[in-house]
Amino acid sequence: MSEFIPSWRLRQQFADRLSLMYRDEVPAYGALVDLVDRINSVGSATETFSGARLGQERHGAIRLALPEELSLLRRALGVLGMFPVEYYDLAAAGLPVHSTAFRPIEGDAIERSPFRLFVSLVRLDQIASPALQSEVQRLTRERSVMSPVALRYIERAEHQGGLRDAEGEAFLDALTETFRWHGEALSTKRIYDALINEHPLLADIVCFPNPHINHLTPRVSDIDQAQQKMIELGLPAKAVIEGPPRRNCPILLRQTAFRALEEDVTFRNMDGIDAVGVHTARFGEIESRGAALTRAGMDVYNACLASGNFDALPDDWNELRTRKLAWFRFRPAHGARLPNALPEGSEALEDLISSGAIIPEPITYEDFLPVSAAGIFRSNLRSEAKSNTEAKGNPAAFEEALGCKVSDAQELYERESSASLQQLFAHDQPREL
Ligand code: OOG
Ligand code: NI
Repeated sequence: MSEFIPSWRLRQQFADRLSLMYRDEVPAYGALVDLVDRINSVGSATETFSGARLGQERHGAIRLALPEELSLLRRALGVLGMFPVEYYDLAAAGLPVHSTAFRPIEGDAIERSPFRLFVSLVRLDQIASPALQSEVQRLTRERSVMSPVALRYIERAEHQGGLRDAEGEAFLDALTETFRWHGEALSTKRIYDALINEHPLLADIVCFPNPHINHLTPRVSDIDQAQQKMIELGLPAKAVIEGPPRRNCPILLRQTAFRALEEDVTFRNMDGIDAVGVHTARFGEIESRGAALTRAGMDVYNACLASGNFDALPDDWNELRTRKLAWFRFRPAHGARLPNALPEGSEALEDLISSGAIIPEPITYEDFLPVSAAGIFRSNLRSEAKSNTEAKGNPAAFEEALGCKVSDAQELYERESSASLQQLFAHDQPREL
């Protein structure tokens, strides 16, 4: 009896396959990956966060039309050890979707393969015209998001608790196909145009038979340098980098993107080909990651973002930690003698930190930022869409479609931080390292 393939390996292989496919489909992505590799190999000021995982690190994004598609995707990604974290409300930004990000949640699983997928679901309730709504419903019935082969392996993995070698290969082949671009729309050109006019995101999702991957994002150590290089290469980069400004102590997530290409599409009617046209949805993006902020830190960040002035966020690790604005994990210094129980009170811990016996390290932010995500969405839409900024998020409907609750990112960071503290003192004798 062979062993099951560990989910992190399936996840890594899946990310690699998607990357190869996207390189093929969107040549500018290949140029971007090469540019990022060159910058990452030199190292940079943001070294704290450039661990060994940097080279293979990336996220992708897809967009779904139906609740059933979301729950199927949850099951597929569960086989890869990826779970939904956070609800991202994009209604506030006037986008007719809501989202989550699937990612590994345990520290060692993230270290082994940090691949994440940002997944958005259309909100049909955000389509104003009833005629267009029923058109959308008709079209979405024709979509087939998961192939029967992929579904069979999902069921098998759920049933046996994993997949063996050949099964894993076959599953990954089928799952990767799910995200391939097919330049054949389900709809006529007229309906496509009507949906583009309602909101370009809607056309990108419901006019196509499957959820083409719309970007893959490598992680770069120095995003300012990468942005400059993108412009030099003639890639039409966004004017501004989303997220916090450049700092000595990087926090959260900084992102920039460029619109990648126009793709040929054939539109269909009852008699066959109706028209040909082009679709622009797919793009290139890069990201750089810094420390996860606590809830209090996020509040300060959001206030800074609103005012455009980031002075209120200290640019010093010690201050970020002692003011409980960022999350840290703790490790023992080499040769340190630590007591065998967590000392009472925060001063005792501070003493151990200032004497150098315990070394705090910022925890990397593994999630997304809704305001930045909205900026990324918008920078890649062809037309300025109408926006209904009155709309409210609907996490309950999203979780019902998903078939489970999304994890709270703050809880995950807190768990990681306190587990690292517990481990420091979880020994019977004073520890000498
Ligand atoms: C997702 C946009 C959000 C990010 O990096 O914030 C995103 C999409 O365009 O479907 O990927
Ligand atoms: Ni992205």
